Amino acid sequence: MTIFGARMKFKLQAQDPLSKARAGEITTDHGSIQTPIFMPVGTAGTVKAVHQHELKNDIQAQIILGNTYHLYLRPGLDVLESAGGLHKFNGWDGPILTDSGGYQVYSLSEVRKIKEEGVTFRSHIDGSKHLFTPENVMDIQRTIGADIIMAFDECTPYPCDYIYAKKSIEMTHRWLKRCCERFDSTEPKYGYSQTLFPIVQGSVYKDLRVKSAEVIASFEREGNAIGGLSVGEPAEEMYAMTELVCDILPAQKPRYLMGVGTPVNILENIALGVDMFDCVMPTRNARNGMLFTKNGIINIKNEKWKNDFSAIEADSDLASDKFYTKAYLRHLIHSGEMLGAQIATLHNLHFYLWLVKTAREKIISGEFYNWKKTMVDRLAQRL
Ligand code: PRF
Repeated sequence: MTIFGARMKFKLQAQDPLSKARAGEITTDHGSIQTPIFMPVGTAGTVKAVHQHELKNDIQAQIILGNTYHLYLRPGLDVLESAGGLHKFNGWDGPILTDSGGYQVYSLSEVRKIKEEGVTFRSHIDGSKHLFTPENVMDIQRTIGADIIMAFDECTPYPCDYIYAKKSIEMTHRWLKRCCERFDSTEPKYGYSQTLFPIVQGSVYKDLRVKSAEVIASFEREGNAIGGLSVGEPAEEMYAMTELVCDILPAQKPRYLMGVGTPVNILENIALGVDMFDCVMPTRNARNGMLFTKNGIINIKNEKWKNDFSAIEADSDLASDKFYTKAYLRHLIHSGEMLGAQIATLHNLHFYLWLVKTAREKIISGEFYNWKKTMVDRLAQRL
């Protein structure tokens, strides 16, 4: 008898006839996820400016993200463990994925030293010194209680020279072995199962990406991720790498492209066979007044909207999009009012979730390829 529930499952449900896009379903102990899916980013245990009931009822988020780096530094593992894990702590009872810190440490912490053992860094909060290793990052994510746990990797910057990128994937692969050994010799803490996704790296070098994808696939985990993209390279290079890697990663397992991207990036990568996405863009840019819509991008701070008393989006099924006007939202964002961040964030997340849901419907009906072509031109327009 297993006390830890079922393992994560992935069922492929449809494949677009004219592209590599697929529709599927991931099942976790906290519920199922219809793919392709966008995962709102909840770095510090909160999707900034959004209540859990809004995530669930108003925009039907199916899974959210948390960050090991942030949660470990604050509130800390003692609080999370006493709460009974992040789900109990923040009240989100759907699936949660945590990033390993293998990216945040490089982008946020002050001093860092990358060695074979792991990464030493100073907290961006109080300057205290810490060490992340493949082993303790598995333990930390077990304690946070994520349903999907990410391997500890090195995300190389762009540009990155070939020699460095090669040495880096070799270390990321050795770290992965250590992650798997630790993960497989420990148990979940809260009675539901957890799964570990490894991460392909290799910068923009074809042979390194192929090698890394082959190594990652050979670990035969329940899902696989692609990292090291959307770090400043041209979009065409990102798509070329995604395509190469998706063709190697097993078709019967979910593929997660980390930290991507714009609405157009998401559609293009769905067409190449990606199933899962996360990005701070809809939430972070909302707080600056950038709204994503079906017809293009609005900068609500522009003078143009000053006296526009039409609804934010008249035909939206999100109540706040119909209730509030553009002119009012512009005023709120200009004034730094918290309500502005709330309205704009919910709008953008609702749009991103509409985008992936519609992509899924079009994949199932066999119309994805042509729909995507029309949408790509529309979505990039500035209104
Ligand atoms: N590795 C990890 N997290 C990430 C990335 C990565 O390469 C990226 C790159 N876009 C975003 N988040 N662990």
